[in-house]
Amino acid sequence: MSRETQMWNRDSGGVDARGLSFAVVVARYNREITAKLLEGARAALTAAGAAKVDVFDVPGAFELPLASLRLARRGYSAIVALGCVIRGDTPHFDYVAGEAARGLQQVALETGVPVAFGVLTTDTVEQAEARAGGAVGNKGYDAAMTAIEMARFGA
Ligand code: INI
Repeated sequence: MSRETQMWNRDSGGVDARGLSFAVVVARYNREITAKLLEGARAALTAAGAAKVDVFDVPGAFELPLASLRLARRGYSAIVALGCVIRGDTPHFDYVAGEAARGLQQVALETGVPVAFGVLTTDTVEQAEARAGGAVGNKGYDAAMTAIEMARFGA
């Protein structure tokens, strides 16, 4: 039995970002990985015809929530937050990954602006590479597709 993890319907034809604006916030920590997430996010937003895509960078995943909050207040249709936290790197893993997730959700719920969680949280660099344009896809692309869908949700 195969597991269904596809988050969007490629056949729906409903992925349309025309008229929408996006802020993509990218953590510099683990830059080799996050640059690939950014490539994936750009590809999704460009293919969907996004009217505006602005990219901002921050030091690490821990900084993503505050940057996203400030950007959400600027009127973007949605935010795409990209980062990579690798467990092997630090005993701070749980704090950094947990606070990034909690903070980003808080920004979305408090502002009403969708914030897509494109933060990899893996045990190894290899697992991160696989999810940044490797064998398991590109989670930056997935996050951007989610941002488009949620920007339109309920509209
Ligand atoms: N930031 C990351 O984005 N990924 C990590 O794996 C990571 N590790 O391993 O420590 C990390 N730390 C930095 C953190 O995000 C903050 O930038 C820093 O603590 C300053 O606030």
